[in-house]
Amino acid sequence: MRRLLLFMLPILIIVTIVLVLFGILQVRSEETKLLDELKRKARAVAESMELSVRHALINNDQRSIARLVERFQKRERVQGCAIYDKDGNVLAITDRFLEWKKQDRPYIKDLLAGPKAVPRGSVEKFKQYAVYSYVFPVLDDEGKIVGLEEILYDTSYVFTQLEEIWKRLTIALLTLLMLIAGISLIVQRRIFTDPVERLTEWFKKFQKGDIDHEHPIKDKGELGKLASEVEQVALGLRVARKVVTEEAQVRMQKAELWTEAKLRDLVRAKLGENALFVVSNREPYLHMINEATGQARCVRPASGVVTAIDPILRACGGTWIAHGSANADKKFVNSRNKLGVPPEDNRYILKRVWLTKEEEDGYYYGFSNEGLWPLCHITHTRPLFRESDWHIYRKANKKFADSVLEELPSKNPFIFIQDYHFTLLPQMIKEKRPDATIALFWHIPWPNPEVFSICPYQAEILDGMLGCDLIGFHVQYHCNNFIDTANRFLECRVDTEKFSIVRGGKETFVRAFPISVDMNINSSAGREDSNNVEKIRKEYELEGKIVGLGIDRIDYTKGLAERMMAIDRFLEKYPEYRKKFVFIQIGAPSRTHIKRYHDLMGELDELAERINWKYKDDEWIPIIYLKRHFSPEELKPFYRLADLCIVSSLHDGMNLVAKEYIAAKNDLNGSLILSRFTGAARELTDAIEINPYSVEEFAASIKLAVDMPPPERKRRMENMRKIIAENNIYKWAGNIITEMTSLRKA
Ligand code: GDG
Repeated sequence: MRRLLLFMLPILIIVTIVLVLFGILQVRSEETKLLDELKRKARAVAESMELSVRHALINNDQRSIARLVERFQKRERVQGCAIYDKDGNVLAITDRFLEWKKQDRPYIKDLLAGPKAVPRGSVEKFKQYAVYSYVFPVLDDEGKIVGLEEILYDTSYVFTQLEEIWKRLTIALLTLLMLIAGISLIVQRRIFTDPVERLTEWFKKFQKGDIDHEHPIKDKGELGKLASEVEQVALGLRVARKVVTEEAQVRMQKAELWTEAKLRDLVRAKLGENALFVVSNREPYLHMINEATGQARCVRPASGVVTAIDPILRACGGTWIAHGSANADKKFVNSRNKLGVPPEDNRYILKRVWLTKEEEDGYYYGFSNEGLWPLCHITHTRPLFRESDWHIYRKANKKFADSVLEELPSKNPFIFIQDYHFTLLPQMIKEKRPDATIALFWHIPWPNPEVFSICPYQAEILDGMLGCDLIGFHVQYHCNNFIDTANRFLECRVDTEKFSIVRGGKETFVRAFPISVDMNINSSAGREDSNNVEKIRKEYELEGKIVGLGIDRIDYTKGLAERMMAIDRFLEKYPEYRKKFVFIQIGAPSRTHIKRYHDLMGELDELAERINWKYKDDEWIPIIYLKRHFSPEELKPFYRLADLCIVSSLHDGMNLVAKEYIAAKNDLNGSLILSRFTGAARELTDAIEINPYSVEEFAASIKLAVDMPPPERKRRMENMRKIIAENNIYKWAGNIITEMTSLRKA
């Protein structure tokens, strides 16, 4: 509409100006015409009276003068006459113009005093009227003025006529303007808006993989040409996709180990033209303003979910819908809140969903991380369930549901939802799109039914989750807990053979899919990598030291305090390792708005400082605590140089740091100390297993790791690397997608 106005406004202005100018000229000419006519009439009247007036004036015959003037009384109302003597005094005047005598009439004197006695006409103001006065000098035989005749007309009718002309012109102008506006609107719709709308609609369908092959765009003209070009591109893409899908099916049958290419082939073979949508709270790429430079930069967050899902979408493409949480996020999206990522090499689409501060507080910090997170992790941190948080959590799930629904193509989409932030989302989507195949992966542990029963909203949460066709956990134990919980709190039927839950005629399968990493993630051994390792060794004075490493989000579930206390005990019990052992703890601050997390940061600072104070000398401190966010590239050399890595979670769904460390150690020279309360401990049986609550056992395990004979260390590392190479992130995704496609709705 704005564009149409911009287009029409100049035309309307020009037409108005032209018509007004035309009106002025027309009125002027009409006015001149009417006044000329009056002048002619007045002159004729004056001339017809001239002889009689002259005679009467020369003879000073007052009666004749009065009679001459009286003739005008009977004339039409508008006319009058006055006769003056040679000094300009009124001798007689028509009654209706009696007041005229009082009027200031300098032109009479001017005419009498002037060198030439010529008649003159002018429009004069008289009361509320405009009066046309025609003054005619009466001369004697010698040409001297003996008096004047003045013929008067009321000219109101002239102006009434002019007004009438203006009125007609205004009506004509308005009609013309309306006609122009109407025609422009119709023309604009026909040649621009309608075709563009049709083209947009077609593009939308094309984007969603829902092209109407039978009815191609048929617009003629420039837009039609554009549409036909687009159609050619679409056709090319369709054909290419088909070819790739078929090739993929052939290759699928050949490849052994899971790779990025094999997953890509699987997705193309299984999903075909059906699009993949991932939903998570944390976005894989954040745009943040760097406070020092004021420049925006792109950051990869410290998140196991992001670490796992990003390689999958890089491999297969698709759309990832997540909360746009960083302060410059809005600057980098298009009008549909989307952008291509990774920023330097767009492989898939990230759609950002905006939440208000209140929503972020209630849904993310409150219900998700103060309620569900501690509920599912048995770490003795009390879960907090506030009614207000629950309402906001529901609202936020609805917001994500709307955002997902508006992206879905019309047929059989695949939706892969991540984690405990979205327990209600599956049902919300399923209600609107029963044809969608929905899977939810629960990245954290699922507790037993007694623990879960603490949650006041247990039934709604379970119901929401059962909107899925598939629910995945890292380990079978969590699957069992979930089935037991649903069985205990919902009216449903558990099929123990198929491992599924049937509720209200709808079946949800529950499966274990142990998540993993890409084996190549940290393992390149190029010159640049070696240089980076050496740089770190120099910077932190690690030459000749045994280096231990921990990389974690600062979270009370990760057992960071227990780790530091075990290091303390290790140095206390085995003093020969003082000055020889250095532990680097990288801690990425996380959920710092929650008091428990804020307090934990303080506790860890104090603990590290106390231990360092206890043992340090001028050249050595035992714990190097690096409390900031690192980029994945920065983390790489730390993984590569560490002689041992400690993962001491009090409870952890899987733990990817353990697997990343193994992937990084292609020199096989490293030991992994791993908490038995992680999902990873079930697969990585060659790690040194610990109970992080037992400080003695923990300290002894550090001793075991540093003393381990190299061949034994190598053997264990080799075994663990084999397990991860076989069970990598692509296999995890491949298994989930295969399971999803087997459940695909017809
Ligand atoms: C949940 C479950 C499950 C760490 N610091 C930085 C950084 N990281 C990366 C690590 C790793 C990831 O964050 C952490 O993964 P975890 O698996 O340890 O843990 P959670 O974030 O708690 O993840 C967990 C996981 O989901 C996957 O399902 O394993 O059990 O709790 O990749 O390398 N990354 C960056 N900067 C850092 O400073 N960029």
